[in-house]
Amino acid sequence: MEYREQYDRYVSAVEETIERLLPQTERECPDVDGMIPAHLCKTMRYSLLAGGKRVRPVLLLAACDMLGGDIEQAKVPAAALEMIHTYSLIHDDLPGMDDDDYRRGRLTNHKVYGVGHAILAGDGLLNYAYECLLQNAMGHEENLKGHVLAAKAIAGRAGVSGMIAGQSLDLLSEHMPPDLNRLAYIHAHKTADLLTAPLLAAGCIAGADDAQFKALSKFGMCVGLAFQIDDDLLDVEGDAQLMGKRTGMDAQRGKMTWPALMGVEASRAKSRALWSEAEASLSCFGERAWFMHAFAGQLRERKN
Ligand code: GRG
Repeated sequence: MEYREQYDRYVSAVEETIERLLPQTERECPDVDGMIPAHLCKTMRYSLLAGGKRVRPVLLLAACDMLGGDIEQAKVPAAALEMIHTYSLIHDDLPGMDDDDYRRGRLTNHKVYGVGHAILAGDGLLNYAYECLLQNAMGHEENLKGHVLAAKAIAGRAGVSGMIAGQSLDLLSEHMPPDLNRLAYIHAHKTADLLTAPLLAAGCIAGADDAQFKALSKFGMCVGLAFQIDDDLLDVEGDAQLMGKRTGMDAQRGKMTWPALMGVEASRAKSRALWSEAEASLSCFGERAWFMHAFAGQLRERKN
């Protein structure tokens, strides 16, 4: 199968699963247990269906395929991971954090629905993601342990020693003197952990062995670090129109970034090295890694 066809299949699977899990509701005060009130549902869907690249869920589905796992079992975890990622973007854009007006080419959640409801939309997506993960696990008694381990891998990487830890250090480091160790910690956790999570979750669902877990971990970390350096570079030299958000904000906010510490050229070189390392770490999967190689190539060339 062609790369583009496979990529579109994965993205459609994610979008259909999201739609199934989070249907549009019409009742402001639902009278049935388990229904999401209409306004809250609208705020959650606004950001979730804003057309992100779906990098994390595609990684989860592709890794599951690469490992010979059952892709049907991976669809809900993939959608749940996109909910967690979307919550993090909504909260990151709030006035108390980066205070951004645009995301994914449209007004940020709080600009449309107000800060209170943007907080709730993020909280809603985060909690609903775990509700979906647990419900899905209970539906797969034959692979319950795999699903519980997958949920644990996601929770750990999204949580207080993962993405939230990285975000905390990121906030604390604004206007601080350059410190490469601190920057490495921020990138590893703020960004790379949530890109490693889908690979490990897929490993749990598909029953990967130790060597495969090691390779998946390495691939995720290298992709995540490169992805963040590229993001820092795009903030310096990217096209705001293509990115769907304002650029030049890192310098304005005094953020600790790779280009700020090491310069643009060294950042480009570091990114190139990390992308090569990422691809090399797939060697143990042989031909089965064809999509992962192509996907890494697409991410490497991204303009948004
Ligand atoms: C608020 C707990 C909390 C965490 C926020 C995700 C994040 C952590 C901050 C967003 C800002 C940022 C530059 C994060 C680094 C990760 C990153 C590049 C996110 C954007 O991911 P993409 O490019 O976005 O996959 P789309 O919109 O395509 O899904």
